[in-house]
Amino acid sequence: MKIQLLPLQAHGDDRGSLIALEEEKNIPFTIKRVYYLFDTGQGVRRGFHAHKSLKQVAIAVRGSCRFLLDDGREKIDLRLDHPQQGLLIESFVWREMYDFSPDCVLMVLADSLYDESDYVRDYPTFLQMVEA
Ligand code: T46
Repeated sequence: MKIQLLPLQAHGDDRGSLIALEEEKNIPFTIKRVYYLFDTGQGVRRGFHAHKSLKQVAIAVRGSCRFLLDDGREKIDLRLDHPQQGLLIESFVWREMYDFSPDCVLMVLADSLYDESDYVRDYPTFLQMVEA
């Protein structure tokens, strides 16, 4: 599956911690867009789509949430719960995000500007595309 957990090095001292995100360094692409999800209601499930070409890195900078990831062959369920964990998700991976803690801030870095035509929002269509 085209996903990878990226360990993000923190620069810590007795004042606290700092993580720098740099394109083509610890983020493996040119960063074109940053967005973040917050105030997600209890029990809400989001996502339900794959991307045709978008690459993204998701980081729970505060709190936690779970990802269900599916490439049409296998499914992986994982939890993001630390700002030092980045989740790289490449193209044609169906994702659902759920179990958000009330304080969760999920920040996402993307390699392209927002483009609705890059989304595959219908699961049977997604399966047909990955099988083709
Ligand atoms: C993804 C997961 C992790 C914009 O106008 N610009 C943007 O850059 C984005 C990301 C969204 N929007 C609009 C489109 C919708 O009207 O914001 C609304 C909510 O977006 P969406 O329903 O796609 O949100 P999620 O949480 O289902 O998915 C988002 C990203 O869209 C997606 O690429 O991988 O977070």
